[in-house]
Amino acid sequence: MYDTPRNAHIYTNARIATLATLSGEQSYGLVSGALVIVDGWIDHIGPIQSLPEKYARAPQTDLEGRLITPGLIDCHTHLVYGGSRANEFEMRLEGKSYAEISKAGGGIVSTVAATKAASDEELLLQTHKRLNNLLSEGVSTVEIKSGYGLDVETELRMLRIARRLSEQRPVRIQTTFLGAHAIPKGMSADAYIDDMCIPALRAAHTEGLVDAVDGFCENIGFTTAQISRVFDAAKELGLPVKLHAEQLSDQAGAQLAASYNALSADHLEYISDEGIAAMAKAGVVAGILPGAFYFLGETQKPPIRKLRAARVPMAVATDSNPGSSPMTSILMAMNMAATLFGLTPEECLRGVTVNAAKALGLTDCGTLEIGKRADLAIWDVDHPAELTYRMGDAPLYHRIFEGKIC
Ligand code: DI6
Ligand code: FE
Repeated sequence: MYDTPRNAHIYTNARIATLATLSGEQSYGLVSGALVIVDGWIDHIGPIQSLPEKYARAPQTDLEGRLITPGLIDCHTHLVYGGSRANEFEMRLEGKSYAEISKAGGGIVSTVAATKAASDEELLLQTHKRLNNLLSEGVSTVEIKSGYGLDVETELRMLRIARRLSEQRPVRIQTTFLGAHAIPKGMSADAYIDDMCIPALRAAHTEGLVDAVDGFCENIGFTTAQISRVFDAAKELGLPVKLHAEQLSDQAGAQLAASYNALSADHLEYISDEGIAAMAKAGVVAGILPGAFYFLGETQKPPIRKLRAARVPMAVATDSNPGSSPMTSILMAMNMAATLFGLTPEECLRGVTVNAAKALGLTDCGTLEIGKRADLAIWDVDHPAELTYRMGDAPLYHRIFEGKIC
């Protein structure tokens, strides 16, 4: 006699995209058969014939050939913010550039004003709507950045709201402190970094609100010297770093990120060969964000072929934010990464699972393997490429978070 583990559940007749093989090996790491969850963790994956006897009396669900993938991971978002920037969208279409609008007091600082003016409840309500869109597409982990506060209190508020979301919905939230996002009016960039941003980081860390630290390294943002000071403070606190790098110009941000062993460097439209080599050597993930490229009507694409050839792991994310990527669809981000940048559908799926987990420094999710969290998405599709292929249609059958259907 075998004792069936308590809280075991068997999903049978499934096609399972484990993503547990290296890219280019067995396609999507596909396995046909059963997946067993015990207490919120994956306990077994394999053909039904080899299902261990110990599960003989566990309840079963027949998935009738449906596809299981890891729960999707959106590893770069600015989901918490107040207001909208539809007016600036209009201005851009009337001929102004993103950089011009930003220099004229629009851009990030206009969202800062709207975020400060909104109550916690208003911010929560707005953010829940955006989060719900992601969850309806099988997302189980979302990274959320601060950066629309630019003062100690509002940066902390944003991060507290991000944390509260995971208490209110079945989702895992990873918080990122992005104090170095824009320069508030009337302040020098250096004074802002030293007198506001770094003290805010320390205060947020003391409150347990920070999982990682990010910065906007750009000619309309901060220099590498200024970002270095933020990264040094992060290092002192034992926090991992990541960077918005080479989105609009080459600032050698990728090299800076690599020198701090960053989790990821994101955007990368203007990255140099030296930047790619540095990322490859340090194992930094490339965050590919086609939503911002699309929405800003950019023409310079990230050098995907070179990143691929250098074996830099690529993650794909929405970069959901009011100014450059008002998008709350991870499946659309996958579609755009393929159609605009030439990622293969398998690279897109790896980009929102295994490589997105790596971009967040998470080792317990992103693939389907024994011992990983049972955060799954079950899809009504015949082939995994359909997840990247469709536009505006999420063929989600069930989302499973910590082993439970939700
Ligand atoms: N890069 C981006 O694309 C967003 N932030 C950043 O650092 C833009 C944010 C915004 O325009 O509100
Ligand atoms: Fe961003």
